[in-house]
This record gives sequence, C-alpha cells and structure tokens, in this order.
Amino acid sequence: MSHVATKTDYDLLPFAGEHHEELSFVRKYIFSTDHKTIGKQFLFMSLLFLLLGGTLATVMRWQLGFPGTPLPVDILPETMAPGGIILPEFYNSLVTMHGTFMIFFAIMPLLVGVFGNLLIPLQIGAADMAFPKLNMFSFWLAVPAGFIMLASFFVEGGAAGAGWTSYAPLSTSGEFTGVYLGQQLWLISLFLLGFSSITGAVNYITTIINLRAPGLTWFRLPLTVWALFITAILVLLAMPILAGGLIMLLTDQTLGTTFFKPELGGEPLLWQHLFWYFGHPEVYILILPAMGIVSEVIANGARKPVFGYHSMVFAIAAIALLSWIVWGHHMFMSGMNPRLGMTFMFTTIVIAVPSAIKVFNWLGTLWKGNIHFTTPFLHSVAFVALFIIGGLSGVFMASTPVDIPIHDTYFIVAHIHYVLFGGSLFAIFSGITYWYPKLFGTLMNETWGKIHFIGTFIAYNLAFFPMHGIGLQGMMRRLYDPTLYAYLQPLQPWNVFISYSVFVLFAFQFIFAANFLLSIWKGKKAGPNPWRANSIEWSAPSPPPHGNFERMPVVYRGPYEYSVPGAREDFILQTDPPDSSVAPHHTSASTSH
Ligand code: HEM
Ligand SMILES: [Cu+2]
Repeated sequence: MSHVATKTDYDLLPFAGEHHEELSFVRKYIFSTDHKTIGKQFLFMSLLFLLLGGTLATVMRWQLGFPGTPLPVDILPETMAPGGIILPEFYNSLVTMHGTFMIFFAIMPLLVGVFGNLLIPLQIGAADMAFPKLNMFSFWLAVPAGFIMLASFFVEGGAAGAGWTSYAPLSTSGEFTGVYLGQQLWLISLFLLGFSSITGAVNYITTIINLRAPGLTWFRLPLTVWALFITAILVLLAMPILAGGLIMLLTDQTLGTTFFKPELGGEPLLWQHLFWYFGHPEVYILILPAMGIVSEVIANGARKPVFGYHSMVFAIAAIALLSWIVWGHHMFMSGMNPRLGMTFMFTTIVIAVPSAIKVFNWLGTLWKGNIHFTTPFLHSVAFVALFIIGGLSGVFMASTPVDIPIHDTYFIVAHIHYVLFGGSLFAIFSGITYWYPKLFGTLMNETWGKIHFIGTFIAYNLAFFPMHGIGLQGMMRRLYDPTLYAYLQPLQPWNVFISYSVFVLFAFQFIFAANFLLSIWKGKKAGPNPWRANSIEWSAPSPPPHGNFERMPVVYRGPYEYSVPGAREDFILQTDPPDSSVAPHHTSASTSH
C-alpha cells in the first residue's frame, strides 16, 4: 500500500522537482505516477471512446432516418450489417454500447478521471495525489475494461444488447437477446471499471482532506474541488452497489444462481432497484464536476466572484444527499405502490431546489459582469441554458401522472441528452479549452473554438429538441424501425431531420479534434495565467513541472477575488499575500474564513 504523504512530509521534502532524476520513457509516459500525465492518459482514452460512442450514434441515426437502406459505407461485417443493412439485433447492441461507452467510458472518465487528476493537486497546491501508485493503477485498470468492452463487439453473438441499464430478465439469459458472451464481457468490463473508479475516489478524498496547502481552508477551495470531492464520495458509495449487482447478474448467467430469474423464483425488479440505487447517484457523478467547471469559468469570464459561494457548496452537498432517495423515479411503471411512487415523486421534485439555486447563482454571477466571450465561457453559458431545459424536463418526468405516458419514449432520450450532452459535454469542452494550458502549455485556437461552439450549439439543439415532441407523440426509445408503426409514420420527416442534424453535429466535432491536436504543437504559448484567474494552478508554469510548484504554496484568500475594489488588477492570485495586491485601506473584500 502506498504511503500517505502528509503535510509534515512536504515540509521535509518540499515540492522536490529538482530531486527527481530523469525518468525512463516508460515511467514518464506509460506507467507514470504523475497526476498530470495520468490525467492526460484518461483524456486521450476517453476522447477516443467519445468518438466511438458518437460514431455508433450516427449509425443508429442512419437506421432511424432511413430504415432498411444500406449504409453509405459498407464496411461492417455480415453479422452486423449484411450488405450495409443494419440487423435488428445489431441495432440493440448499438443502443446498448452507445449508452455504455458514453456514460462509463467517455463522460465519467472525462469529468472524474481527467479533471479530478489534473485539477485536484494543482488547485489545492499539492505536489501530487496522496497515493500516486494507486492513481496509476486506477488508470491501468480502466484500460483493460475498455478493451474488454470493445472486444465484445467481435465475439460470437455480438456485444451486449439489453440496453445500458441491462434490465433483467432480458439480460439474464442469452435466449432473449441472442447475446451470450457479449453480455458477460459487458458485466466483467464494468466491474473492472467500477474498481478503477473506487480506487480513484479513495485517492481524491484522501488528497483533498490531507494535502491542502497551508491557508487553504475548506471554504477557500475552488468549487471544482468541492464538486470533485463530493463526487468522489458518491463514486465510493455507489460503485460497490453496481459491482454487487453486476456479480449477481454474472452468476445468474454462468453459475446457475437465480437472483433475477423469475422462472426460478428470482426477482427481476431487484435488478432495477440495485441498478437505480447506483444509477441515480451516478447521473450526479456525471454532472456535479461539470457544475464545478462551469462555476470557475463563468466567474472568470464575468470577472466577478461566484455569486453565493456558500450556497453553491451546500447545493452540491444537498444534491448528493438527495440523490440517494430518488431512485424510484426510474421505476414508476414497475407496478410499485402508488404511495411509494408519490414519495419518490416528492423527493425528486425537491432535488430541483438545489439545482435551481445553482442556476440562479450562475445567473447572479453573470449579472452586470464585465463579460469576456471566450470559447470556454461560451461553452459554460451554454451549459447553464441547456441544463435548465434538461432540468425542466426532469421535473415533468418526476411527476408520476406525466411520466406514465412518456416513460420509455423519446422524451426520456431528449432529457438524457439535455443533461448529459447539453450539460456535461458542453462543460467538458469548456474545461478542456480553459485548462488546456495546464495540460500542454499552449492555448487552443479561439476562432476555431468559436466555430466549433456555434456549430455544435445549433446542430445539437436541432437534433435533440424535436425529440421531446416525437416522444410526446409516442415514439418509443430503443426502437429499430419507426416506420413499422402506422401511428409513427407521420413523424418520419422528424426522424430524417434529426438524423441530418446529428450528422452535422458529428462533423463539427472534427473541428474540435483538429484544434485540440494541432494546438499541442501549433498553439500560442500560454504563460502561467492566460485567463487572469485566481486559483493556485495559475501560479504554476504552464504546463507545471513534475512536482507542480517550486515551493509549497501558501494561501491567503478565496478563489474568486475578481474585480476587488482597490486592487491593482481585476484578479488576485490565492497565493498573493494580503498587502501585495490590495490597497492597504481595503480589508472587507477578502472571502477568507
Ligand atoms: C432537476 C433535475 C432532474 C430531475 C428532476 C430528473 C428526473 C428524471 C426522471 C423522473 C427520470 C425517469 C424518467 C423515466 O424513465 O420515465 C430521469 C431519467 C434520466 N435522467 Fe434525469 N433528472 C434530473 C437531472 C438529471 C441529470 C443532471 C442527469 C445526468 C447528468 C440525468 C440523467 C438521466 C438519465 C440518464 C435518465 C434516463 C435513464 C434511463 O436510461 O432510463 N437527469 N430523470
Ligand atoms: Cu434518476
């Protein structure tokens, strides 16, 4: 077990960049223990999975827009799309694997793996994580998980096809889906990935509790660190529940247990309970770090302190707590007692309160700000706008009488994508462009960044907003061919329109990919603090060296001291001593506690 580095250790061996001998290529780039390198590894891995998930989505949209028409490029094997025509069973795998890759291998590692690794040590003024080797282990456990998931496409019977939620009894036996080994690989892969997440979470929590720089009290932490801290607690508590369910489902398939098999006395609803008891906290794992990123970037772009810092922290904590008592809103149609349904309805609607507090605080932060329309800022503002739409559809669905007709329709698909693409992914674009200098030392190109933003924002809304409508008109989710139903035929032009919008949306992502890759070499050199921000990472070079800081940073103030009256500039680094930046007569603007 790694040794926990404490503050005293750092006093003895402070930020010893110069004590590190040259590392071999393998230790430096492959089996690295440097949190920034591990963050980059997660970044490249999850961007690849994001691309794969997006590709699967375009194939799905081809089928929905033009059912039965051969794909324009006929490269898929006979078992998936003979003659380019997508088979129904392959369509099931597409839906399942799109959701699985996006949720578990793209959004979650991007938010938690990338930003957790990059930002936690840098923003708390530490040289690295508390357990650097465990951190390396966490990444290298995610890699085989990804390979196993990928490999499942190519085994007999193909990849899992019971949806990303793998409901029993559909998932308990290959007889129902025609998928045997693929479903088992799905379970094994997610088990490994869950283990990787748990080790990461232990590391994050320990690091934030133990390694904060002197003077960095809890209420001087940037909201990104708060969000990642509370997210790590959710990961630590939620992942074991998923793991338990996965193992039970795996033994049902392989060892003859009957946890979820009704024909042998099992209870399929138990899977839904286990899955959603994990699953609802999971959706907050997928949004809280994004909310942290957005808080940072909006304050920076508006040159104002975050409005209601304390209420932001309490709102994150409240959302996290409430996330444990709402899971039943995914099961209103499972035949539960209506009284139980009513309690889940109530708790779910209550969650809108802390969510709305955050939205009002972002608007309050923007209000009368001296706004700089940078690419990261635009993405963050888009997050707020789109999250409002996703949150509102959530409140509709939380109400049982409304949810009963729209459950399992495209309305749900619209909701998911407003919160996860409109929300989380826009925040990820914001965060990547904003902290890019701390990864690569350069800035991404602003013009191309804005072109990508505008194209993505428009195409995104054209693709996903109409899904609310076709959902209300009864189009089911996970549907292979809408034209088979007479009542859905009039909606087909919408499906064609949505498919074209998705193709445009997909195409715009190559602008981001090119900007991201080319800026590593061609980007403008950034300097330590290109966004004129306050938190500790901006006092380190871009990119920070191994060990991050030359000396242990000492913190004198909160992270959002923008436009402090009397200050020499419109930002004050958290590490600036009290008298160096603020006029001597000025004492009240500090948010220290
Ligand atoms: C105000 C906040 C929110 C409320 C009230 C809410 C409510 C709901 C409800 C009631 C459902 C179930 C609908 C049904 O299946 O019939 C649902 C589904 C879902 N929500 Fe939310 N939600 C909120 C925010 C979020 C956020 C922030 C995320 C993720 C970042 C999210 C992700 C999802 C996903 C992925 C599903 C679909 C799960 C599936 O595949 O069946 N939601 N939401
Ligand atoms: Cu939920």
